Formats: sequence, structure tokens, C-alpha cells
Amino acid sequence: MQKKNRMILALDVTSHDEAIRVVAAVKDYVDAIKINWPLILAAGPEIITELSRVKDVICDMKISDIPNTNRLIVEQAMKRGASAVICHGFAGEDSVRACVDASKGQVFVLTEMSHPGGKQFTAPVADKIAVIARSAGARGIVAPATRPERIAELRKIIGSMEIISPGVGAQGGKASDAIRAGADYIIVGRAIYEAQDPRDAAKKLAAEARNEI
Ligand code: 3DU
Repeated sequence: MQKKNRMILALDVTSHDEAIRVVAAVKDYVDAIKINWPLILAAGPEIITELSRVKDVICDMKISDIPNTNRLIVEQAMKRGASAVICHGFAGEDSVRACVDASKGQVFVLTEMSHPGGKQFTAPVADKIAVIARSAGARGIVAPATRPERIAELRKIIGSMEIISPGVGAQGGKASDAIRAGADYIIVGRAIYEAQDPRDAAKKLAAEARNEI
């Protein structure tokens, strides 16, 4: 993943054609495409391969099972062309390690989630999960743009590992705040694909993430 725009598109649309339309419009302004269950269930897992021909694809399946099942899921995603996957850390270090092994290290581990409910259970254990991500050899963590101060705190735990940060736009976070707090990339969905002009919205957000406005 090239660190050019410092932005990852969260492509949570539920039609194959719409997904392709949005990607064509914004591909110059994003460094990777993150897909989640809505699009995988709507368009089928072949969408991973199709999108991987355009950009790096991060499969955000929020994997959180026993190590063997995690391994099987990650192997299928990588076989179809995913560049990285996202897993939960609460299932324990062995479960995270299974994802790391199956993806050759291309795993981002969720720490504190960005929505209000993320404060209930994920916030109190987020620091411990960041330690697990580091010791399991993950590529990075997912940390909330809605609470930039938490990005800064989690950065101290993980050192130079990557931070990808959702919560910009529709959830109220700001691209520049997240990057300033230490995020490597922001993750943006609705503020781009629901915009009147997705290309223009992506262009402005990428400029903000690159610290140009
Ligand atoms: O709020 P948006 O529409 O910009 O989408 C955010 C994306 O990031 C979406 O795919 C969601 O599943 C994912 N995500 C979070 O929003 C918050 C997290 O803590 C982790 C992932």
C-alpha cells in the first residue's frame, strides 16, 4: 500500500456496480480499499479479486474466532487477492497470531472502536490488545479517529507499527486531527460514497489527510 493519499476507502455499498462506480471515481485519491461484510455478501467474494486489480484490498471481516477458524478465513481472503485483513484482538493472542501467520503478517488488529459503544468494552482493554498486536507480529492496529487522543496513546504502545483510523466524517472525526494524533491512514466510507460528488469529497479529504489544507 503506497502512502500517498493517507486515505483508505471503506466501500460499504451493497451492489457490485455501485462499488465499481465509486472506485472508478475516487481511485486517484485513496491508497487502498477496505471491504466489509455488506459488500462481500452483496457482490460475492469474487469482488475481492476484482478490486485487487485496481488497488490493495483490506478485508475487514473483523475476524474473532478460535485460531484454526481464523486461519481458514484468512487463507481464503488472501487466496482471493486480499492484501491485508482486520481481526479482533479480544479472542486472544493465539487467535491473532493465527491471522498473522496465515497472512504473512498482513493483519490490522482492532483496538478501541470508534462508535459510542466502543467505550463500553473495547476502550478498557484497548491498550492490552495493542500489546497483543505488537507481540503477535501484526502489521498495525485500527484506532478511532473519533478520539484522536486515544490514537496518540496507542501509538506509544505500538511504536512504528501502522495505525489505520476510521470514524472520519459520518461518525464525527476529522481527518487532520487523526493524522496529527499519529494515524498513518484515515479510513472513510459514507463521507465519500454518499457525497453528491464522491471524487470531489475524496480529493478534499485526501488533501486534508496529507496536511495540504
Ligand atoms: O463511518 P464510515 O461510513 O466512514 O465507515 C467506517 C468504516 O470503518 C466501516 O466500514 C466500519 O465497519 C469500519 N470501522 C469503524 O467504523 C470503526 C471501527 O472501530 C472499526 C471499523
